[in-house]
Amino acid sequence: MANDYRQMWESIGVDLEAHDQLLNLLPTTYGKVYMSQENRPEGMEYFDFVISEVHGLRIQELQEHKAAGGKVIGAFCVFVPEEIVRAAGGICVGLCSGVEIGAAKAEKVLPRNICPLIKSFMGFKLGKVCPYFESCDMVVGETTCDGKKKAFEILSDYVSVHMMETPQMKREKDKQLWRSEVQDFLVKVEEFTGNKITVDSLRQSIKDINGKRRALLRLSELRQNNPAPISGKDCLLIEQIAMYDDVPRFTAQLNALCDELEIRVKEDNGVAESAAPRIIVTGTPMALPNWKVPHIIETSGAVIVAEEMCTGLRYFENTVPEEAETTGQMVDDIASRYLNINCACFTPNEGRMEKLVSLARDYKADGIIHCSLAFCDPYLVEANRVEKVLKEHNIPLLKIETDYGREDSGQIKTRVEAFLEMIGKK
Ligand code: BJ8
Repeated sequence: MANDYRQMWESIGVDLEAHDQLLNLLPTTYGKVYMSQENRPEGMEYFDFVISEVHGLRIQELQEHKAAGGKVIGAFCVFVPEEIVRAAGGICVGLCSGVEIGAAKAEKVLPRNICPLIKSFMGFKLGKVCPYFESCDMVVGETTCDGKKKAFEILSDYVSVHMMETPQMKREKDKQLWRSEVQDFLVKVEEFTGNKITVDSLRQSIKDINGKRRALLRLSELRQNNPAPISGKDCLLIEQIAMYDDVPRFTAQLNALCDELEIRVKEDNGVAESAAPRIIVTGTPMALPNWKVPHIIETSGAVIVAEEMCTGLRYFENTVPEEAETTGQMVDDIASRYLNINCACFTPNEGRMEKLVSLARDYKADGIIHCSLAFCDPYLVEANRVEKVLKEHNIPLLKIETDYGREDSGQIKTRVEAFLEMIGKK
């Protein structure tokens, strides 16, 4: 990291020794996964810089915001309405982590056989490893899956937690429940920040977050072209950074990258040959720095053209209408937008199936890889529905179950290569 931030980390309570372990991992993995790619767009420079400063500059910005009286609110799910946090002058940061550090500490309060994402965030908090977590004044939990829901009870021993009840179905009464949860969240955020949310502040915040989502959608749509102008790994990185970077800066940088990609498309300048197999990845979110499976796929000769995941399309595919004239209408619009997210915690979850079929068509995909974290019941079980629907549409599917370890990389690579050979494009 360019500057010495140790004093800052220490002052916010980070355990420097554990944190060093994490920071030592990142540059080697990043170099191997990202800097080894050929013909990367120049606009990726900004995102490389963000990663090089992942626990530096951005944390410094959060600390400055706090010193000026602002609040930092952490989230673990794309159901947390960041528009509301921003409208009250707060900063919302995604806290999910894609690396196993602090597992021994986490296993003191959690069962061993639990999804790595939950184990990781608990390990981060108990081990005081993550400066984002340590910067949070409050975290927002949700009742999506059972593991997370119960883990938040334990987490509340260490940090202030506000729970949102996310419904399990999408009927009218579920919509009403969710609408009232969003309204309660607004009141909570107002109280917590001491700032009243006004029609103007909420409208502006909706516009800002829509701007970010539209830039992400623009990036996504550029990948419908063949040859793909950017790798799936780079797009995943951008989607991961979207969860915590400064909103207007991120949007401007991403739009500049998209301008460059538009030129690439006109010039037929791709990151892979047009004959390369085009793959869609779907499943559980891949939190930073979990790049394992995308790296395997793209070093096996394929290119990923879309991520039907929360670190992907589910985060940005819908926006909130900007025309509402009262905060009440805006809360309605926000609640509806979020309830359109196709998380496997819903039953039924037809929207996800329809989305996968239309994505395969629109992105001219040759196959779909379903990637679930181990012990994630919602996605592991829903893989059966995905398989059934894709079979009906003759879309090839490979199912992978994995965790944050490296041990299964060889085995996954063999399976991915066999899949690519089977779809006849390798
Ligand atoms: S909207 S996918 S971000 S809940 S991987 S913790 S589901 S056992 S992350 Fe998610 Fe929100 Fe849904 Fe998206 Fe549980 Fe599965 Fe672990 Fe998961």
